[in-house]
Amino acid sequence: MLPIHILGTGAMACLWASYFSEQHQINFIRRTNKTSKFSFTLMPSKQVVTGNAYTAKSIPHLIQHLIVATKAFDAQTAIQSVEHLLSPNAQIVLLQNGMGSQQSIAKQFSQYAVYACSSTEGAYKIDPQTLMHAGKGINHIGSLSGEAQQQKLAQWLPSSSFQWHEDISPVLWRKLIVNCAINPLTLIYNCQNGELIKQPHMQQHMKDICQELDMLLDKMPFDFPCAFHLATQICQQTANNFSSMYQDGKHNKPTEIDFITGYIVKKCQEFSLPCPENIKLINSIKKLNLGP
Ligand code: KPL
Repeated sequence: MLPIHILGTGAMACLWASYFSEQHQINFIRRTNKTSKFSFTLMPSKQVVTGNAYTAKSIPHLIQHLIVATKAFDAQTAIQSVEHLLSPNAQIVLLQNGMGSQQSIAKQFSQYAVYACSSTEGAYKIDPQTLMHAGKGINHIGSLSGEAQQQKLAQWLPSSSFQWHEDISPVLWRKLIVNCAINPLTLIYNCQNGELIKQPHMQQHMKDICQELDMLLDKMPFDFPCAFHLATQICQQTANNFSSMYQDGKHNKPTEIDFITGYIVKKCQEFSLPCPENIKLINSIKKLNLGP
């Protein structure tokens, strides 16, 4: 039984806990803690998953296996809060959306095995103690530091739970492009993913955003189909989903816009590419004044 530590108790944190619950000991790390255990029910299987609950200050042992399942804007601070507890051979899996947070964490913690995961798993919280595993997907994982290797990861993460990529960068970029084209628009238009390609004015807005993404992709070493094609495919496949940014907005939580569209705007500026549509998107989302 290995102790697995998970930063966060959101949907992804709980889904990952369920991968281990039969074999390993789960330790959730939360900002504040009222109880010594955290349990939830996984639906539709009704499996009850239980782990120890700690704050960064109350963890009694060193951390060897760490899953960072916080939002992108919280991830670096969350790891820093347990930095003094990381064992020299610690392995860290980052589950964040967008781009930027994983790279700066990998830089700061380069002596450890740091992995990035881009997940197509579908899960959401029905209430704080109930997780719906809505769609079986794939956890695409690759290395972000020299120490991170497939064999090391397979020693603790069940091999049925992930697909290894020798180069994770194209996977992260593809998801970033799709998130840029879909997520902010679903919050602005207050709609499910599929609606964006049904309503002509929304579809046109998505095309305008995608045109700027394509100009950036032209400068990158990837061989992707055009951004609008990628986004349309995902809108069709996830037509009834509410995007993660829509859900953040509806719960009045801060969004990951700085790590999604914000990252793209920064990249466009590095290449002196104009991106007025994406800048407008950031402004529209920031005007919503979400979060604490
Ligand atoms: O990844 C997503 C998200 O909501 O963040 C998409 C692909 C848009 C699916 O909803």
